Amino acid sequence: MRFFRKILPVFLVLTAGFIFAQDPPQPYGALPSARQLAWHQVQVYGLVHFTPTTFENKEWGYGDADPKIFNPQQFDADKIVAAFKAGGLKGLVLVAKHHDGFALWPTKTAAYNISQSPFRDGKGDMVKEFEQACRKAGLKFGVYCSPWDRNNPVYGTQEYVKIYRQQLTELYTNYGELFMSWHDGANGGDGYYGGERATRKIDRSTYYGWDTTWAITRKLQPMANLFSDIGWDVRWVGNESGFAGETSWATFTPVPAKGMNEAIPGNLDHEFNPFGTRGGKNWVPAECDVPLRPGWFYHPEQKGKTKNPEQLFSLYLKSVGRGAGLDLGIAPDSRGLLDDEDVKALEGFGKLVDESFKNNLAQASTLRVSNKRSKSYKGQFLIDGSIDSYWATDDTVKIAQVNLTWTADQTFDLIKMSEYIPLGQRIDSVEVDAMINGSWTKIAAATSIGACRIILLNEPVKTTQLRFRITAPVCITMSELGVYKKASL
Ligand code: FUL
Repeated sequence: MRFFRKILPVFLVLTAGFIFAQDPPQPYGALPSARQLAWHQVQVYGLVHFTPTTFENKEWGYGDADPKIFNPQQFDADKIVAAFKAGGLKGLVLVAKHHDGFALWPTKTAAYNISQSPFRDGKGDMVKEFEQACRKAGLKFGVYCSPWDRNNPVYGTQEYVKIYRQQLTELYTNYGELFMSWHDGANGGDGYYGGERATRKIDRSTYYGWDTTWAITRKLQPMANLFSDIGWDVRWVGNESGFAGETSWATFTPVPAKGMNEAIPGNLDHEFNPFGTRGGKNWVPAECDVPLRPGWFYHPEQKGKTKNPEQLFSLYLKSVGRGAGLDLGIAPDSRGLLDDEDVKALEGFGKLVDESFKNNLAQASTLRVSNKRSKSYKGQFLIDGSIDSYWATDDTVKIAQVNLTWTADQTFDLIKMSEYIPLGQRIDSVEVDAMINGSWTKIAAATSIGACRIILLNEPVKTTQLRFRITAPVCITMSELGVYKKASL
């Protein structure tokens, strides 16, 4: 008996611990994969365009440029990556081959590649140099290999599809772990094609056999997120202006274009991409791509047209702040370096984001939640700075409140929230009220939250009390919640 009296409390504590630990909410709807969860963490990255097309001052090389013109005498991947880092970018996707067909690595699949250029006396591998610079600086690395190839003599035949798959295989094998494999949607048309100077049309929905092609990606690079305008891991947002819809669900069911067959990839209606689909079939968050200057390639006449830090910050709010990723097109000039004005813009942008979000005023508040599932899912997790812990309500509680109270007035104009997305996109909407002159006044409302939702208020709010009213079709889970004062340069 004495033995049982001794052992019982230990048993109860252990069982309680077990129950708490075993009591997570059931997942809801489509869920992100491990590779997508890692992608959500990157948030802002850059897309580098640099081929003979730069030296021709064009946007789309025809495929006939003499490889000898590719001679960037001051090329320095470390310097370019340092500018990315200062901008707060956490990844770099290199256009290893654009539509002109020139490969920036010494591919065995086609003669039209960097070994024919004077760069590093024909012994260079620019993909390797970028990759190593990224690894040193702690940035993730990815590749864009254009399916359309205006140089290749066999483009349009099945032989080219094999070549394209081999090119991907080389890129997937020799450059370490990739976080993205980016596939643009521009396809087929006029080009040099080995001197034929012809127009070659392909059926973009069937020609590349994407199922087979992307099986190679999955096998060789399981952490590489497939980007394309037809979705897969990450969907194109549907514009090249850098913003998602104000409501943008990470879940997505492709919508066939009017009169088109859903079964055929490529026949999709991009109008739906900015918004996603509430309760959609798959987890496919949006990527918002936009060049830093008007063009994807560097053009000297676009000097003075670099987006300034405030414009970039506003795009950040409309992409990352809407649960999407921001992919900034950044292009070296013919020296092989970034223009000073681009370097400064990136630095200013990095500073604005850093300084705006460094002080979460909610951390100094007394935080109360109207319901919690158990101690393991307490409200305090909302302000612990970690996306791995989360607040959760009981299974039956689908409407709940979070209240923040301060002992003195706080002034802020940014509100940031993150759901615990490993359990799905659960929240339908949030409304935020501030206590102003003794009464609750609605200051903000949002629908999709997902990985990150940021709301910039029209003007700063001063208050000692804030209330979040949250609604979901199932019990609520939320990782982080913050209020901030936007910085200015
Ligand atoms: C598009 C391409 O046609 C542009 O040249 C650029 O590479 C952009 C990022 O994707 O599909």
